[in-house]
Amino acid sequence: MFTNFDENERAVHFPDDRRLYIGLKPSSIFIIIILFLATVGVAWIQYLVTGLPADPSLSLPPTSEAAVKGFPWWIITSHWVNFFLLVILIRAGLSILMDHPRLYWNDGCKPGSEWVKFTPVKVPKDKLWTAKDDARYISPILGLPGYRHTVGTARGWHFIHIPFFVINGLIFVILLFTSDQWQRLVPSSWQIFPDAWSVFVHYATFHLPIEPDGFYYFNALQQLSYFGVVFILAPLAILTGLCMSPAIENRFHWLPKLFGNRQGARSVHFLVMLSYVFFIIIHVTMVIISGFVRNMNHITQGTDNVNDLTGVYIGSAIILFTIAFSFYAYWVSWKRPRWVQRGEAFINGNLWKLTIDRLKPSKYFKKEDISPFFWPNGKLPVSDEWKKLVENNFSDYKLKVGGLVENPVELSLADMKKIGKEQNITMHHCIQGWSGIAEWGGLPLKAIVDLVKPLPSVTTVVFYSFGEGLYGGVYYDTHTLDNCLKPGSILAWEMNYQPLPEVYGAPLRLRIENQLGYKMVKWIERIEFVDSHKVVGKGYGGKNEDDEYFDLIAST
Ligand SMILES: Nc1nc2c(c(=O)[nH]1)N[C@H]1C(S)=C(S)[C@@H](COP(=O)(O)O)O[C@H]1N2
Ligand SMILES: [Mo]
Repeated sequence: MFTNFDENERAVHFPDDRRLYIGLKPSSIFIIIILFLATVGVAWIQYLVTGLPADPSLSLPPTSEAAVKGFPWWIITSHWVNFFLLVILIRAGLSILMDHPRLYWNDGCKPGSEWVKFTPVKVPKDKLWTAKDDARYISPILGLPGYRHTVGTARGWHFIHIPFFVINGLIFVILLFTSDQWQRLVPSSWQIFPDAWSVFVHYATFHLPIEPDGFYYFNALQQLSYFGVVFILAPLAILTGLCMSPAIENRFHWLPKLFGNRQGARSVHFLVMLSYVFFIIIHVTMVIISGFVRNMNHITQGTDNVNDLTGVYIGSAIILFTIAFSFYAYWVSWKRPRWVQRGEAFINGNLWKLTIDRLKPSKYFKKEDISPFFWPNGKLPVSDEWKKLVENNFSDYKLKVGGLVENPVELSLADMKKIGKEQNITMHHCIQGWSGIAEWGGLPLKAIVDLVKPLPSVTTVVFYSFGEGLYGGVYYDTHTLDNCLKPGSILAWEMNYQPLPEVYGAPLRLRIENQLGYKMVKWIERIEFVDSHKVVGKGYGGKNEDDEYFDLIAST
């Protein structure tokens, strides 16, 4: 629908192999079984041995004594806004996930070391299998925008809505504590835990507990779940999201450590999403079976009316609006993808420009941290020029540096080695989700800048590759001069203390540590200093920015 892919796009977005697959490691399956037995299993044992526990809702005071009565407009509003945002965040998140459909607890992302994978593919060892080859198809019914390798637009949708998710949550929490409504959510005694367990035993053994009128009280399990969604899941989602940013990871290396490592944070981000989905399914089921009409009036009109269908109509209208918006978002994704790209640049570009874009990467990793595996990405150059250079082991290679500079130069690898060398062990963050730690050795970009002396109008540096982009045409990317001068920004000819292998970008590749992987041009042919990224290519700042709607600045 709406999508008329040409042959190239079809091969990328709508491949023949569209199988959906969920592969859990035996140890992951084991943990799920243990979790199930420790909850539902134990509940059944308790029920069979000692019978049903007393229902704690029986001891609630009469509603006339309830501390909190009803739902004010701001709970109603933030609830539905949150619903709308979660639908978009989850659907876009699924599209992002499928671009690297493997989750790990280790930073190296070696195939086979994942705890769950959403691809039936076993990475072939006898041929080059890039991270882009590994991306999977997802139906646009589930993912936004769906199909295969749509990570640029998917990130657009995800990131545009994050500030609203955060603001909505903050307003909710502030109003919660400046009113008496916090008493609804925040447990006031440890008794909540045994009580919630008793309620759980009822549900798990298919005995519906007494349903307190939610207008006044929640039952213990309900209160604990809502508390968890607001005060545990949402902060975890935000924190694990931040951990994945290259600019943040490079400055605050301790942050991802809270979750083991960056892939741990990514896995927890996924588990948070799963918990939200699980919560929504149970929440909606309970809303329906525990007095649908009345519940809908609570959360739409703020009334406790049992007979008035208005609440059902309002709720249905909001859900229909969300579905309609999803169709619209799908249309925009395929017909007006630049809107999403520009929207994201407007909201996030500006948000980060003054904050995390300024952070300077700090040294952290040690030799022992170097990953045993490093996903390759991109297409090896096919040009005769590059192949000839390979034949002579790059002894004829001359890096051309020009543009708006006082002193254009051409440098051989030997020339550069004479100027200087810096070595860094850093983590690479691909936009697709994988990471890897490696040592990189090469010439600091600062030395090149000092040598060529850019004119005062220069803001941007363009790196052109011998290789091509996904849809053909020269691969290139741009960086702000600022980022080129940050610690760790080098032209690398060495990887893990060896000459840079062909696959990883020989003779020369870029490392700019506070940015995502696609900005690290491999197989560099020449460098140009310019006064705007708009004068190059289609003007969006790089090959992926032009063709795949990636961000101009990639700090997140
Ligand atoms: N010339 C060129 N450089 C490129 C790419 C590419 O396709 N062509 N892919 C980029 C992407 S998306 C990533 S993640 C990194 C991958 O680097 P690696 O192969 O060393 O892992 O290279 C970047 N540099
Ligand atoms: Mo990437």
